Amino acid sequence: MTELPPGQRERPDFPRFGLTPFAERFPASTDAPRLRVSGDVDTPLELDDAMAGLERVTQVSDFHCVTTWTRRGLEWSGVRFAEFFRRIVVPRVGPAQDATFVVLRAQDGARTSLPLEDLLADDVLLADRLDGAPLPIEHGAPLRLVAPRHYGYKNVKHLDRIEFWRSDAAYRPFGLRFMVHPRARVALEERGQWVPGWLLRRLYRPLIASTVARFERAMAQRRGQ
Ligand SMILES: Nc1nc2c(c(=O)[nH]1)N[C@H]1C(S)=C(S)[C@@H](COP(=O)(O)O)O[C@H]1N2
Ligand SMILES: [Mo]
Repeated sequence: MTELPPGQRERPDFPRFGLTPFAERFPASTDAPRLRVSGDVDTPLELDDAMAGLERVTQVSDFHCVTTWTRRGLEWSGVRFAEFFRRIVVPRVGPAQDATFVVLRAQDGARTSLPLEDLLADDVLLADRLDGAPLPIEHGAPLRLVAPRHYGYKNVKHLDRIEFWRSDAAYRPFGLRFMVHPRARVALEERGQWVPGWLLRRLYRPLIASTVARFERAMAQRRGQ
């Protein structure tokens, strides 16, 4: 098996996870992968099914949370972001040539950004299935981004809006600025900004257990309703 990236430790399970404010938030609708595409574009578009007509692919990849846990060997199914971009976004939405700052927004209010170039990598998917079953709510139903070379916080669950912008000036990341890196590449340990990765490891690691418990509790409560 390949080595784990710097500072990561394997977990036997795949917990529901995120920044704590999102533990109690859930998507309003999970019946179809609806997606709105807008920004510095010719024609904003609302798709009822973001994957319609696109080639489906399956990919096995590891998932790395910035707090240092890694879950190996997840089997995702969906469409490549690059395929979605070239077959739907370019011809039907028409982003400006230099609109390469991409914002991804979720039904629970979560958001993130990535450079277009990173999203066009071969292993970046819009996924609606995990390990042979429809994506469960825990892991992002009805649609999530899968970008295995970027930390978990770039892998937006419950994805419902994608924006292509010329500038990052109007974008406000969620949470504290030092926790957000514009690219968050796992191999380079780009966990955050200004604070080195090895230090963030130590700050985050003690928070994993209580975060997992909080997300689990909220999910159990929702199931019980
Ligand atoms: N919509 C949404 N996407 C999100 C989050 C979230 O809270 N809400 N948390 C992020 C973080 S920090 C991680 S590690 C992964 C966790 O994915 P999982 O819950 O499928 O394990 O989702 C990411 N995407
Ligand atoms: Mo994370």
